[in-house]
Amino acid sequence: MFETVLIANRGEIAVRIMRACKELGIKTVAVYSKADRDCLHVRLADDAICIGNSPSAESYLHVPSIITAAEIANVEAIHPGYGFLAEDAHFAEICESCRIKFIGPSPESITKMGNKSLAREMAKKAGVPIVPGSEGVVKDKNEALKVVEEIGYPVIVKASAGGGGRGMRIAHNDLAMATALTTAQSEAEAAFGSPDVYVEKYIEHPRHVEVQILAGNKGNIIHLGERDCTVQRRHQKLVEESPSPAISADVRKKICRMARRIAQEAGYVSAGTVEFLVDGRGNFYFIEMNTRVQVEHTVTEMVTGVDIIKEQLRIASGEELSIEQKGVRRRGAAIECRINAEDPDRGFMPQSGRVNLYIPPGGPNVRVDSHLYSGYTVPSFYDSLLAKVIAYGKNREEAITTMRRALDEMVIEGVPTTIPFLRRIIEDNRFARGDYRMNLVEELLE
Ligand code: MV4
Repeated sequence: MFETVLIANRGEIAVRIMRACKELGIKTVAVYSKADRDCLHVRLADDAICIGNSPSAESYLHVPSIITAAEIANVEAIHPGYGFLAEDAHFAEICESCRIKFIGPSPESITKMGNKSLAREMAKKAGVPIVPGSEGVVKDKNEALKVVEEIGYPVIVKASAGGGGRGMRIAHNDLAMATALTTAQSEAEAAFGSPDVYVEKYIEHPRHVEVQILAGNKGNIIHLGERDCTVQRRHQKLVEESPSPAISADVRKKICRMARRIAQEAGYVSAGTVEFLVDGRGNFYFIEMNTRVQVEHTVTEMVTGVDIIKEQLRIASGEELSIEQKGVRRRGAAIECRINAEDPDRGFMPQSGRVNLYIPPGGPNVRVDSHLYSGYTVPSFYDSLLAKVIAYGKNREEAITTMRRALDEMVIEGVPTTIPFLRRIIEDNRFARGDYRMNLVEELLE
C-alpha cells in the first residue's frame, strides 16, 4: 500500500478520502487555495500545501501547482476525488509521466468514456442496450433528419464531450431540430472545446439508475448494486438512494450484469459508475459512464458495507480487491440528502458566509459526510455542497423515517441551505411510494 497520498480536492470529499487513508495507515497531504486555509481537510491532513489563489483555475485546477506540491511532499499517489481534475485525462497522463500514481482509471479509459458518443458505440458493441439514436456524431441537419426518420420525435441532442446533462437540447419537430442542433453545437464548442453532438430518442419521464462497479487489476470486475438518482434539479442531484424503489429484481440483475459487461469491454480498472435511463415499462438504456468516485457513493457503502475509497486505493497500489462478487451482500436501504449552501426560494442561488452554528444529526443509522464546523466561512468560489446526510434502514420505509428525524435534528445557522426543501421531498407522498419521475422537484417548487 502507498505510504503517502496527496488529495487534490477540498470539502467533504477531501475529508472522506483522508479518513480512508488514515484507516489504511497512509500519510495524507492536503492542498488548499488561499480561501481554504481554515478548511477541515487542511486540519485533518498530516501535511498541507497552499497551491494558489482562491479561483479554482489558479489552485485546484492548476496542474503545475498540484504536481509541484506532490513533488515537494514526495507522495506516491494523488487522489483527485470528484470534480476538478478527476476526469481530466491530461492530468492523469502528467501524473503518470512524473511517476505519481493517479488514483483512478488509465488516461485512455478517461478519454474513451469522456467521449459520450464513443462510449455509446462501445456499449452497443458490448451488447448493452442504448437509447435508439445516431451512430456516432451527427454533423448537420440532413444527418439528424435521417436519424429522426428511424426513431421519430421527440429527440434529444447531446454534446459528445458533455455528460451529466450539460449541453442538451430537446426537439419535437423538424424546425426545432435545426435550432436544437446548431445551439447544441455552439454551446458544446464554447463549453467543452468540441462541437460534436449526437442524437437520441427523448425518453419521457425516465428514472436515472446507475450501477457502482469496482474493477481490479486482473480483469476481475464486480458490481455493488444500483443507485436511484431520479430526484434532480437542473442536472443537480438532490436525493439518491439504494436500492432503486422502481425496478424489479429481474431488471436489477440485468442492469448490474450489463454494467459489468461495459467495464469489461472497455478494459476498465478502478471504481466507476455506469448510468442508465429506465422508462415506465422497465426498459433500460445505457447513457454514460463516469470514471471517478461519485458524491453518492456513500449510499452504496451503507447497503454493502464496502469502503469504495479504500478499494480505489487498493487497486491503484496494485493490490487486489478485498472482496469478490459472491461476497457482496446488499442489505436494507439507504437514502442520501445533499445539503447545499443554496437558497431554494431564490432559484437555488449559491450562498456564502459564516456558519455561526452547526449541529450535525447523529444517532443510529445516520452517517454525515461534511467539512462543516461552527464558525466555518463558506467561500463563494466553489461547489456549494456542505454536507451529505445518509440514513440507513432495514427497508426503505425505515430509512425515510430516520432521514426525516435526521433532517429535523440538523442545524446550520448563518447561511441558507437546502434543508427545508429536502424535508419537503422526504415528506412527500409520491417520494414515500417511490412513485415519482424526473419532474418531482419542479412540481414541488410550483
Ligand atoms: C436523457 C433524458 C431523456 N432522454 N436522455 C442525461 C444526464 C442525466 N443527468 C440527465 N439526462 C437525461 N438524459 C434521453 N435520451 C433525460 C435526462 C434527464 C433525467 C433523467 C432521469 C432523471 C432525471 C432527469 C433530469 C433531467 C434530464
